[in-house]
Amino acid sequence: MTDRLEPQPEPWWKDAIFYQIYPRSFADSNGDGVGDLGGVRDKLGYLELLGIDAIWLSPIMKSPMADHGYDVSDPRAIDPLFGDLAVMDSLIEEAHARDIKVTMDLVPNHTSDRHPWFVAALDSAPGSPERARYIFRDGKGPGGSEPPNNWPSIFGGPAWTRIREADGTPGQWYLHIFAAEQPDLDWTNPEVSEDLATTLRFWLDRGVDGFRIDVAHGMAKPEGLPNMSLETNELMKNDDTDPRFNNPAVHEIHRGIRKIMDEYPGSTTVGEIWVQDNVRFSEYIRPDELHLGFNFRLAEAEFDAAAIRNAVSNSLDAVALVDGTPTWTLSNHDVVREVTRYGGGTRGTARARAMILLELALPGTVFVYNGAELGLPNVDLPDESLQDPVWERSGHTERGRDGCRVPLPWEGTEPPFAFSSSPATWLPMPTEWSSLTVEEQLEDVDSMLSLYRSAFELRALRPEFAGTGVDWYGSPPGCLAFRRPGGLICALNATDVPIPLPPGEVLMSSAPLVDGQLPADAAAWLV
Ligand code: ISL
Repeated sequence: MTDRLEPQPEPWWKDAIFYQIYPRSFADSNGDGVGDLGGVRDKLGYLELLGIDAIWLSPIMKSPMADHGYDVSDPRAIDPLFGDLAVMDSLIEEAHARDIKVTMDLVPNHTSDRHPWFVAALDSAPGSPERARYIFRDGKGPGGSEPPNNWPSIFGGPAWTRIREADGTPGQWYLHIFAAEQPDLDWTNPEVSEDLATTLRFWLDRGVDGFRIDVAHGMAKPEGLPNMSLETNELMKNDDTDPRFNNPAVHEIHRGIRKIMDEYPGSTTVGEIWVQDNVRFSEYIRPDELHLGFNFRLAEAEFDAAAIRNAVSNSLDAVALVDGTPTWTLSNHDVVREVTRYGGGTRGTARARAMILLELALPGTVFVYNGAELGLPNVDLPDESLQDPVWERSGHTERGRDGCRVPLPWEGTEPPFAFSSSPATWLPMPTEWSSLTVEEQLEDVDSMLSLYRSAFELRALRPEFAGTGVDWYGSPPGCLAFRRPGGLICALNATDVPIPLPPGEVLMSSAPLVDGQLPADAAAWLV
C-alpha cells in the first residue's frame, strides 16, 4: 500500500479522432439504397485501417425521417431503415474489439410530431399534462389566429404551427424551432428530463461510449417567449442575442446530463454549441457540464492565414477559460464540404489537404466528417433530388444541406460504387467519383485517403505531438507557423508562391516541396 498519488491517465477523448458517420450515406448492407448499421459494421475494418479512435453516428433512432433522423419518435429504438437493436449491439461489440469507441447523436431539444407524447398532446385538451411536455400557447389577435410570437423556424417559415382541437376547431399553436415535424419539448417539465435520463442509461448500459448532443445551446427557452429581432435567421448563422438559443437555464440541464454520464466512467459528451462569445461558450464545458463542445470557427474560416490563426487562437482562448479541451472540425452534415468551400477542383483539394494537416497538428479532439478523407466535394444536385426540409420550407429559395450528404463511393467505376447493391441510391452519386473511391485511393500513395492515414498514424505515434497550447512563430505575410510543446512545428502557406520552411526535419507535407520550399496552398509538419 502506498498513499502516493499516481498520475491519472488523461481521458481517451481529450486527443481522440472522432469520425462522423452519416448513416444514410456511409454503406448500405440491405440494398434499399439507404446506408444502415449493417453497412457500418461491415466497414469497421476500413475504419480501423483509417486509424480513427471513435465513431459518432448521426441519429439512428426511430424516426419518420422528416429531418433524416433529427426528428425522433422513439429515442430508445433503432429505426428499421437502419437496422435493429441486435445489429447495434453487435456493432458496439465489434467496434470495441477493434479499439474503436462508439458515440451516438442525441436530440433532446425536440421530438418527432409522431412521438407518442406529441400524438397524445394533440388528442388532449389545452392545459392538460399531455400538452405540458411541449410548448403549446394560445394564438394572438382575433380568435387566436396569429402566432404567439414572431419567431421564425431555422429552416424557414414561422416557428409556430396551429393545430385543430379534438372537436375540429382551430386551436392552440405549438413551437418548433426547426421543422413543423420537430416540436420543441418544454424543459421546465420534469418528465422531460426524467425521460432523457432513461434514454441516456438505456444506451450507456448497452455499451455506448458517449453522445453528441444536438442543439446543446437550445432546450431552455426564455421566460414569456419574447419577440426577437428578425435581421439574422440564416441556417448556421449564429447571433448571441437570439432568444431561441443559449438561455442560462440550459446549464442546469447539462448538469443533469453530466451527473448521469459520471455514473459511467470513460463516457463522454460533445455538444453542438453555436455560441460566439468565448465566455458564454466556455460555460458549457465547465467541469460539471459537457465534456466537449464543438467550436465551429475553423469550419467557418476562409483559407486565409489571418482568418485561420484567428479561429485557432479564439478556440484555444475559449476553452482556456475553464481549462477545457479544444475541439476542431472542418465540416459536418450541415455545412458545405471543405474541398468546395476552399474553391473546388485541384485548388480546393490542395487547400483541404493543407487544412487537415493544420487541424491534426493542434492540441485537442478532432472531428472528421465521413467522405472528407476521400476529398469529396459538395454535389450540385438536381431540384427533384433534394430532400432536406430546408428546400420546401424556404419556398425553394434555399437548397439545403443534401449536397454534403451524398453517399460514399467505395469501389468500381460506376455509381453506386458499391455503396449499395441498388443503383437507386437515396441521393444520386456523380459518375466523376470513380476516381475518388476508397479502392482507388487506397492504392495511391498521393491520394487524400493516404494523406489522412499517414497523418493519423504520425499524430498517434510521435512524441512531438505532446502538450497543450501552441506557440506562434513569426512567419511571412499570408503564412502561419506554430510549435507544440512536444516539438512539432506546423507551417501553412496560404499565399500564391512557395515559401521557405522553418528549420527542422520535414515529417510530412500536404504537397511535394519545391526546391526545398513549401508550395502555395500547402502545409508541412516539421520536428
Ligand atoms: O445556428 C444555429 C442556431 O444558433 C443552427 O444552425 C442550429 O444550431 C443547427 O441548425 C442545428 O443543427 C442540428 O439540429 C438540427 C438538424 O437538422 C441538424 O442536422 C443538426 O446538426 C435539428 O435537429
